[in-house]
Amino acid sequence: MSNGKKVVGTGGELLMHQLVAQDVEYAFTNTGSAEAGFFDAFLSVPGVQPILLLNESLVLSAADGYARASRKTAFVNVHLAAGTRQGSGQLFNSYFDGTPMVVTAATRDAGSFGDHNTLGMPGGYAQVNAVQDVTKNRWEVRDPRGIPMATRRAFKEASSMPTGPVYVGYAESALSAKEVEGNIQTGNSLEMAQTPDDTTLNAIHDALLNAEKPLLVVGPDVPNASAQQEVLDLAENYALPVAVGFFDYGTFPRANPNFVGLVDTLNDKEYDVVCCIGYRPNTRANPSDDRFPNALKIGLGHDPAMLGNTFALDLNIWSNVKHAMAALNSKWNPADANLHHLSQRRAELITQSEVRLTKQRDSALAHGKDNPIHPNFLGQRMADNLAPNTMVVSENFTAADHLMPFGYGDDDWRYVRAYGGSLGYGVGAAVGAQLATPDRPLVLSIGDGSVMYSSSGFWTMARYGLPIITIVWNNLHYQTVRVNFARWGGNMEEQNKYPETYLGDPAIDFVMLAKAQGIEGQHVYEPSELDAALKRAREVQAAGEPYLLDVHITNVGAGADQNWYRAFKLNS
Ligand SMILES: Cc1ncc(C[n+]2csc(CCOP(=O)(O)OP(=O)(O)O)c2C)c(N)n1
Ligand SMILES: [Mg+2]
Repeated sequence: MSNGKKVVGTGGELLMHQLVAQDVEYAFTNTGSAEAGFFDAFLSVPGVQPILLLNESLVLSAADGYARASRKTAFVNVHLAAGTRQGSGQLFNSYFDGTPMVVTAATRDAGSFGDHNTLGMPGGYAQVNAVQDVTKNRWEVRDPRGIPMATRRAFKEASSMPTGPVYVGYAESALSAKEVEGNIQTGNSLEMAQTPDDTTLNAIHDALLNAEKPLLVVGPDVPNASAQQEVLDLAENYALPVAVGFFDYGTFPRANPNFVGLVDTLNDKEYDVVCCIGYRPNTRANPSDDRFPNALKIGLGHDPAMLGNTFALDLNIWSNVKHAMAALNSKWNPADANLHHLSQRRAELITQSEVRLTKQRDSALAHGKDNPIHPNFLGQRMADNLAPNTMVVSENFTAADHLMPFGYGDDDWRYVRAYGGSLGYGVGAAVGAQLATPDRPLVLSIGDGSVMYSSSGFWTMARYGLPIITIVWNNLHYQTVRVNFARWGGNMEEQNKYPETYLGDPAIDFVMLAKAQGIEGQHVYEPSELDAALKRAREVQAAGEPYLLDVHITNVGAGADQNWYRAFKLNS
């Protein structure tokens, strides 16, 4: 029976007691005086470690990285409406991927007296509505006695499928109130208990068994539901080629023979049966969103908004992916493994995979003498030199993530990335992911442009002794934008000039940027220096310190040959 525990204290202390009951290890925060009642409770209620980040976008991305790497619900406290707004760019990423987080801030009364608050919402607007489109749910607490219940509900809601960030605003006066009595009960996720319908399961089984050209598309809700093994079993049983979403190298092992790459690079007209599992479609806002026109389309997932909203489904199961997969796998008859078409496809997949992996590796190594360093060569040297078991937080598109040994096995690497694409994610996410997995070697693999959206995050790595290796893929460009501008065409392509994509003049020195915040590092210019630099980074990491490599790489793709920008100096 859950009768809870009675406590008496300030509103802030009640909140802290609730966090302890929720097993919160870390409160990701940027401080402000409206939340004084909460911060005061760090001195009286032990158990939660505050983690200070110097900008709210970092606070939110750190919490997101923590939640993804730990598979726990992260807790955030930021400052009023202004701090909430500042963090919203990263909350966008969390909402896009359904990351379980409880995001909180104080609120100020803008109705009872004056209505023109510094940092708060102006009169007539609710602070919770400032995050309406980037949270699953939100509440405002005015009565301090309600702090435990509202916070419990927030944890329950964030962690119940479909998971996602939720927001709670606590009146400043509620956090400061004294001698409040509260009842602390733990909020747990609702169990999504569902036995899928047998008729649907049989129909899916039949379709997969008899398909001539099937495709399995898997997405981040597979690892979110811890259903990796179930997906491996399904792919192997039915000899299914497996594709992943845009830049999602974390959901299926790239060296598995069934892996065929990113779904967006395949010809979607070719397939007769497409089964999407935990897949979160990355839509394009044009008619091509209506994918797989010739296929019987199947969807399994725990987020109903990801099932049938974009392309229509013929068969679906809205459920915890792990439960649905287990039920589906129980339909498999091992005697069918020898069916001719399955054996044949299995053999083809093995050959194709070997050819692809060898080709990728050889062509990356063929760039070994390129100077400046070729990005694929950097990716391959990372794959060959960094520790087994590494967790990579990735933020850039030039990064050769496809060359790295991501998978599910003990020594395989793990992948953390935000698919929402709102830059400013990587540095904070690395902080959170390292706190979540203190025993894993952590590498932040990040573009030069991306670093600068979150450039004050190195300080947090240094303060808390987080032994993160940061590798900056420094090409002096927003290369992704330049290449997309060229594809768009127009004057830009014709003149080979891409406004505001060149980041040199002045070039940013990332070693100095890290040094200013307490982190050592080095530049790497020569391809021949790479292995030694990576080894040095690993030594520093093994000694428990962060380290940064500013790797000067070449540009690739359209416009790689130019550094044009419209020159302008204020006083010339
Ligand atoms: C918040 C936000 N602003 C702008 C963009 C547009 N954008 C996409 S990629 C990119 C450049 C990233 O540069 P960098 O990290 O150096 O990687 P590169 O493209 O050079 O590989 C930009 C500005 C974005 N995705 N998010
Ligand atoms: Mg760049």
